[in-house]
Amino acid sequence: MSKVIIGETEYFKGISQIQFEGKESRNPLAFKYYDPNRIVSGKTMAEQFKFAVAYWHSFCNNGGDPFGVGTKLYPWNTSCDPIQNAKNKMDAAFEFLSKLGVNYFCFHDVDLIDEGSSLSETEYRLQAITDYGLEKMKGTDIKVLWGTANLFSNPRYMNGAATNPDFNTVAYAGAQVKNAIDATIKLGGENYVFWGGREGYMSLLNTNMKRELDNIAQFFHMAKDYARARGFKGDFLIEPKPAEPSKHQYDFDAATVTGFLREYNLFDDFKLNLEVNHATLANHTMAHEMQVAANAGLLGSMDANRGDYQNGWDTDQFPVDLYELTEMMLVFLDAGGFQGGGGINFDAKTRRNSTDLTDLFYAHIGGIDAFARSLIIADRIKSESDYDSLRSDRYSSFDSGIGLEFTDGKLSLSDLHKLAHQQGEPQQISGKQELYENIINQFI
Ligand code: XLS
Ligand code: NI
Ligand code: NI
Repeated sequence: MSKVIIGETEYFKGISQIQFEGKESRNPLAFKYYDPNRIVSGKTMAEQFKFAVAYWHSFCNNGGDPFGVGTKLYPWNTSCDPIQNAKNKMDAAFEFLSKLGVNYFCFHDVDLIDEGSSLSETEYRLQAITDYGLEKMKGTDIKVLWGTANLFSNPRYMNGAATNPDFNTVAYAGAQVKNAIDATIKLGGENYVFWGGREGYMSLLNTNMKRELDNIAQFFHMAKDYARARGFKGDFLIEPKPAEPSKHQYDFDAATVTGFLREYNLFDDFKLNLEVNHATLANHTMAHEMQVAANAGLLGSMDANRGDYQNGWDTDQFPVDLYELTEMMLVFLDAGGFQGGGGINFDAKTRRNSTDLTDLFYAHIGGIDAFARSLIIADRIKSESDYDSLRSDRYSSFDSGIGLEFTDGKLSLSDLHKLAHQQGEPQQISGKQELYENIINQFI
């Protein structure tokens, strides 16, 4: 673990580096389950999970909502000079990461520094802050898990970015993505994300969906070609979400994006960045989304958070639900972890009324511990219970004999017909869901 990195001002005073103290510890500023060196399922926890902090939620978001202004007056967001402000924010980010013992962060271009009043001014600012970032990263373990371009906040994208019906706007989005890719590459970013909040529609009446999908596919190809030509080796990740802010988003869920990548020949360079609260908004569980992605070899990375059972929007709360996380970790272990260079980005925010700087630590410690604990539980379920064998036994009729011939494509529909006549009505075999559920509970 790298040492604590403090800039000109120490922002999180009185907090030293967070340590693993074990589950008996009563220290709220310690990990109870996350021991980076502990080996679970053949890898250290630090290798299993590349945890990342989301720049936007933790260092930018001031707690404003549609009903009220911000409540969080972050001490690093007080300078009127945009470049100085961005440097202060980066100092705070590096201090936080190093004290938390998390090595990765994720950013949108506009999180690093505010946009200027022209494209050139924005580019100048991005140069300045990425120069500063590069300098700060030297000799530390701090890295970028992924970068992205915010193609949804600026009013220019109200009709979409890469799916905008106006070509000039698409070109502007292209410039922004080029700059964000440059910034990601410059900071050694390991992946590049596309989340299309405005890539969709509010009304199908004024929308040519086919044309918009063709355009965004073209756009992805251009972004990929550009980055590859600049030597970028990481994955491009598409982050599915069914809606919000658009009524319908094109990257609806894992299955939709998988089909899109196949259709437009983007399969080799793109994977998925799945987000828990987006899965639940699409009426799926996160485990389902992870399984769909894993089936296609697209389990790229994850945005960790949780939704609210009563609310129909992206509340981005920190993960705490062990049952949900254990189900996710079972899929994660089955897939052998991420199928690329992804990690676990806390795309989560403290509540509007959680206004102490310490709350940022509690939130991340809680999320990290919840993941660590669930991984340990899932690993025990797989190694100490009948869970795996119960499930594989359900399919054992395909493992040999005529069932295996079916699997291998050696039978025809007429063969099935003949067999059914020979064997008569099949036996009733219990699915035993309750038994599986009890196993999960037993190990939690
Ligand atoms: C919004 C998304 C967003 C992406 C990055 O719902 O989760 O935060 O992760 O643009
Ligand atoms: Ni996200
Ligand atoms: Ni989200």
